[in-house]
Amino acid sequence: MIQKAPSEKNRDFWIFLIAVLLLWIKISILYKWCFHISTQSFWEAFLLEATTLGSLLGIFSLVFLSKKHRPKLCISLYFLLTAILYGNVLYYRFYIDFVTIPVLFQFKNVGGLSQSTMELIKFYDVFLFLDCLVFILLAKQQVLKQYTLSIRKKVVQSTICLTVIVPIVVSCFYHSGFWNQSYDKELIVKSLGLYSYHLFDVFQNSKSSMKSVLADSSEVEEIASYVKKKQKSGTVPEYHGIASGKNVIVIFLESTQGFVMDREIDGQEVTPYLNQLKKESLYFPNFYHQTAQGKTSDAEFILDNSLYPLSGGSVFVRKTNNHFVSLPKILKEQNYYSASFHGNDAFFWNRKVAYESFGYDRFFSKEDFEVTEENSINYGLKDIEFFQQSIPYLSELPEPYYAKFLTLTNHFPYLLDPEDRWISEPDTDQGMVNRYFTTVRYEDEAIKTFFNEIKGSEIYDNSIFVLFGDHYGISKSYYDALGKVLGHEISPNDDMELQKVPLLIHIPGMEGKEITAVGGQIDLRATILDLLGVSESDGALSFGKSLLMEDPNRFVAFRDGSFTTNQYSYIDHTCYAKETGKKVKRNYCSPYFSAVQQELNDSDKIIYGDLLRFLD
Ligand code: GP9
Ligand code: MN
Repeated sequence: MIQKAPSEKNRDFWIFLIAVLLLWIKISILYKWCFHISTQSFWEAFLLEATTLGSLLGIFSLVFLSKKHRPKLCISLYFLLTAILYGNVLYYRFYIDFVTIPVLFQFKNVGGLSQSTMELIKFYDVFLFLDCLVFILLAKQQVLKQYTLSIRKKVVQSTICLTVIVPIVVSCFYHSGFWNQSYDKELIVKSLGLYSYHLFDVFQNSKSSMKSVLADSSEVEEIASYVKKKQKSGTVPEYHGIASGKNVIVIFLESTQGFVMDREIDGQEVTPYLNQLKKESLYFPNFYHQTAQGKTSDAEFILDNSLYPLSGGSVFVRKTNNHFVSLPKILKEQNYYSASFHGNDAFFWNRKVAYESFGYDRFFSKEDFEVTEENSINYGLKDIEFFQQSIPYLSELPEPYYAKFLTLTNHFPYLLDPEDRWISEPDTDQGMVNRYFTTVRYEDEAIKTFFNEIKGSEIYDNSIFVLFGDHYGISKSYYDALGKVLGHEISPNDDMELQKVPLLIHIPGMEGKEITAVGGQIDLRATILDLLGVSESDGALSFGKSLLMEDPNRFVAFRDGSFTTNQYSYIDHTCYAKETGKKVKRNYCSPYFSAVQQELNDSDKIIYGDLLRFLD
């Protein structure tokens, strides 16, 4: 009956058990206090704990595949799993979401230990590593060799196997269909536990890589007929072709959300210049960003390709070998030259490679600008300097051109030199939220500088200007403080409304107009082409629809499966009436369910299957 295990084996087993239990306790604490996972019932909470325990048992059991160095392997694994856990903690602090493996691998590409990351690290995080010390001390205890395990080896093995498998199987039935909603990461973590979620993520990624190999042209034909129908419905707008042959200058307003427009702090406007410019522009107050983990790079991807971003990682980093029919390529057929301007490193977010794949002729990056310590802050060149140094390059571009400017100063954690502060900060307990308004005000000054310097020149007269916010700047983690500035608590419906970003299209000589159509970044390319009077070539598949076209059935789909229309928003499986902010019956939202799902899935199919290669 009693297993007479040699002392080494006893020790290995106890170390294994201690590792599993310590890490299990740590994650369980973090589920509650850091990740705020809301479990609705006892069973949901139980399954979360059971799947987590199961995955830890499964992972640490791998150590027994080796005959030697098991304690060392256990310790290494303990550190690795703690590092992944801490990566999730930092990511969650800003994004209120779980990190994905592609993002973890992008770490160097996306800023590494930049000031943004440092802002998220807290001194009390050392407590998250104390257990590592405790574990090493316990693992080194010679006394562990003496405690013999008085259960049969087979019983132990079967118990471990059952604890690994049973909770996952039960949970799959309990949360049925979660794998169809793989964009809802909290649901997957709830269903599988944190570490199995990461394994599932790796599995999903390798499955999607296979899709490219197995794809064939029939898939793309079906999608093409859907998008053609979507784009053709509606009348030709009065603005069609109004900017034919003009240069297109697009300005990305870094982290700029709609709520800053027409807002005052202590009686001072946050965006005085944009407030004025919107009166002389087509202004879209119901325009939403649709970015996901790829941030600015997602906004660029959506603008240039009119496809949805990936739910994990960024196309800029993951899929640049694909065939794309991007805006520079479409405009090349009309003899346009394309350039992008950005005062940061050319390889940051893999931009240089992505731009080549999209067909840009020139990328003016950090090495093309004079960047010194005095004229840069946070991620790079200050916006005012950036525009001033860009204008000479811009005036040399062969016309007509498409030029894209990525501003940078209004970037988390919103740092500014004292001389660049034009308004006072609001007074919340979150410095980050307070500083945001001052960096937005600086960005506004930079836009003003740019326009003032080009007005009266050919650049201004021969161009149209598209200015839009790339993504949110204040994440959910800071909503308590933001709510104080906005004067009300932020409900789920408000959260959706906060995803609005400014969009202004300034056409010199044309009167301003407010266009209230609900739309998203996916519609930008179609809108620009509409103004230029250019139709997309057959090889281009686009999910967007010109914002200048009348269409009462518009919807804006977000990467997490939520969506908004002119009347309703569907958030976290609940339908809200936008005007009242109140929950309403699901059937107000249900007419859009299948179209939203279809677009997100089809866009993924195009990207993972590299389907555009079959059209061109
Ligand atoms: C920096 C730019 C901005 O080059 O990508 O950063 P992001 O908004 O993507 O974090
Ligand atoms: Mn950005």
